[in-house]
Amino acid sequence: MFHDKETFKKAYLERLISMHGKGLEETTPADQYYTLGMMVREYVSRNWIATNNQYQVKDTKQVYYLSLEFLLGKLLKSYLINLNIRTVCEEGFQELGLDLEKIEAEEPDAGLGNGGLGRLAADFLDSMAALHYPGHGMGIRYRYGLFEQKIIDGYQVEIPDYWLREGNVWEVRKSDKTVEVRFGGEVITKEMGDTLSFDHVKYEPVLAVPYDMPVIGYHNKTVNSLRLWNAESAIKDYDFDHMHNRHYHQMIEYKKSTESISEFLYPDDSTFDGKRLRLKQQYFLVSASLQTILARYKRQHEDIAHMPEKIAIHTNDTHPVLAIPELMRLLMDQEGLGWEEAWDITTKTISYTNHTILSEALECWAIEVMAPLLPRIFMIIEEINERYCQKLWDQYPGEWEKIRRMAIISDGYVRMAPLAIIGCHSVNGVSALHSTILVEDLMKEFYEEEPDKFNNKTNGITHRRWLIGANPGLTNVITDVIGAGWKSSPSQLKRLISYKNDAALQQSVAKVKLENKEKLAALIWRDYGIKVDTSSIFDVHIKRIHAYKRQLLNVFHIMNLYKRVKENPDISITPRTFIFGGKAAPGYHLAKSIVKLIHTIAEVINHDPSIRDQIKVVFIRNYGVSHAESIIPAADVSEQISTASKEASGTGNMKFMMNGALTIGTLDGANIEIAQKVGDDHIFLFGLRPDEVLDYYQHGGYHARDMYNRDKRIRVILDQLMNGTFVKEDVDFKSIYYSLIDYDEYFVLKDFPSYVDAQQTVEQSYQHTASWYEKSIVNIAHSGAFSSDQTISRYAKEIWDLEPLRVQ
Ligand code: 26V
Repeated sequence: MFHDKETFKKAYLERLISMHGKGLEETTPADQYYTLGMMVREYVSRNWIATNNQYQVKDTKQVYYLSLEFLLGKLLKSYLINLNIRTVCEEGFQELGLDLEKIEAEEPDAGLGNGGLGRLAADFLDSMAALHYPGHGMGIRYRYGLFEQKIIDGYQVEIPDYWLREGNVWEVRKSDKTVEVRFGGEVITKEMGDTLSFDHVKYEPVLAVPYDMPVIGYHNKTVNSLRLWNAESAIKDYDFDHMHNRHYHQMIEYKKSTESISEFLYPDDSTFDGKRLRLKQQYFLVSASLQTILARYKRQHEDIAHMPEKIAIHTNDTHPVLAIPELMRLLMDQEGLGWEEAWDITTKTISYTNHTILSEALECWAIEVMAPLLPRIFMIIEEINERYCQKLWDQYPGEWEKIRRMAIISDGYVRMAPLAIIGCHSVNGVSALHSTILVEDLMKEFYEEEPDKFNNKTNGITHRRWLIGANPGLTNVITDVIGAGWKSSPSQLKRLISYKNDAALQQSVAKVKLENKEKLAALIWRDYGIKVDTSSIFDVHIKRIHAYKRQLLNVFHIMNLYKRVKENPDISITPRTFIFGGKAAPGYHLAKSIVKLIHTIAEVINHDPSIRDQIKVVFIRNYGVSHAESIIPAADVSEQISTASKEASGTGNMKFMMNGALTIGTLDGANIEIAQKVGDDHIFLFGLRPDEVLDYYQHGGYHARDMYNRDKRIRVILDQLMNGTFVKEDVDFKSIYYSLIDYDEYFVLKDFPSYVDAQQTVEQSYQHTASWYEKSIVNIAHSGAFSSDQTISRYAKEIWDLEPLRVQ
């Protein structure tokens, strides 16, 4: 049906009529979207089945990527690109008077993630399918994704994101694959000869019902699966023996409480808060997934001991790390294995990625929360802990402090990072710097025990979504120069290097950039009524709002620039459009004040005629994957200005460089590797180095107040937060002021002077158009190194021991 546009048009019209009972003219864009979705779904179904069959028949090793987050965004466009049928649809639609882009925009964003960690999971799925790897995702089908951000009077207001309102055309409910997950109750230990048996009784059952979504490979026949679990009550099968005297309203309570497990995504990716429901979500995902994986394995294999040769299980951060005790439980209690044997299989099967060193984000569950909710799992964790501590005790007799630091359970808490490290065979960080910090600092003592476990896998992004999909103009320019080979082998982008000084290419890249800026400017005008100059520098800072990501540093630079222009009416700067976007966690007060501050300065600056439109500040509301896809191609400058050592990797940085923006950034996360690739002349670096930051944390020696006293610019800016320049009667930026002057945990003031200098260099560089675009081309050329295809190949070879399988 997608062979040629005539066949497509005919099939589409028939489908539209049969599905909606109306002719083309009467259908809504939503109808039109849904119809195309159904056709695509049908089109891939044959390959989806073939993929599963061939994985089974060839008995190939498969990897399961467990993640509490998959930040998928929209899927239709990616599917059409990967299936190589987008042009047919586009042209067919044109003849029908329909606009494919508009129809694609109808799809709701699947916002089942907070930020980088969730989007990485989505990019990884895309790469696994593109590279013929048998790899699947498993997650939770949250009814509500990350909240929708509204801005009222400059303040963030959160609205529930009911993304499933119109249904999800990509999912297939598989009721027959439902499994039961058990919470609460008691464990009765029985002696059976010389072995023990564990009976879990009086538990509350929850049904995990799978919804599968296809993950479509690029120009190949692979269709992997993303299985999202929905939590439902098991009223029918409930253990009425101990429930018979419950009242009807208790049954309703039970139904509500089970369904609440997959109700919403936790929106705070900055601080761990130990909520019981979150722990339920984690165990729900893990138990449903592992039961399924094990059952699948057993259907084909007799000997459980060979499981690690056929299955790899990856845990995206510690969130699904209960996979370790859960697999132990299944192997021992269900399969009858002994501890040693089960432990060997478990550690060989499971691997773990760490995504943050921020101590406040590290998970540790209070025993009083975990033990009653997951009694058998807690017993197993206790046993893992005891055995490990015993081993340490033998090795380091009397070193209580060391053992306490390394224990899984201490001070009344179960610490998930130690559990992950101890119970798996591979621990990786997500950039060279981050992995170094793990082994030299955060996980040093574990590293000394088992150095071979630790490795680095620098993050990557899928060029299919972030370049081919998001930036068709640039895609064509690149293809005209180096051919289309880079689309399937993104490392070929490097061929652009030989053309970096080619004036014609520079002009084409500049032309596309301008077109993308015009598109974004139109959107900004339409949605915000702000006129932005497309010849100004589009300076973009989009990511979650967090103190360590230092949106404040950017704001202070803008305040400083504004003052300079205002006080010198005759000076001409290179005009700039500062674009922000990002959500603050609902309970993160400082981050929410930063949102308000950005709006406050925007209001003043955008309406001050005296600066002659030389500065504009725009805050894009409700930032998410789709916004990123339209903003990034239009960016000249990419703000990657986290406090050195704090950003584990960053992936936005890679998306910008791939779209020809130049980075202003600190030596943090993957910025360091980007700088190494492009060379220091092609990136604007500034600020403290990671070792300097870590040194200050360890030994002190930085006093923010000195910066305030010494640097007049800083004094003026901070005073302006308090004195009325930007502050209206009812607004209060005191918390920001004191967060800096009292402590300045993230070295905002310390890095300010060097940031301003770097911004000045940016401004001067932008004046030299040819050399600016030479830099831009060099960035695009080296971005292939940050394709998630590269990253995934390394995971497959070095962690999962996985071979590709070409689906026929
Ligand atoms: C943490 C937490 C902690 C409390 C409960 C809810 C919750 C949800 C998510 C997270 C994730 C925080 C870690 C994270 O997102 N790390 C980011 O991972 C990216 C992919 O590796 C990386 O590029 C970013 O630098 C890193 O901040």
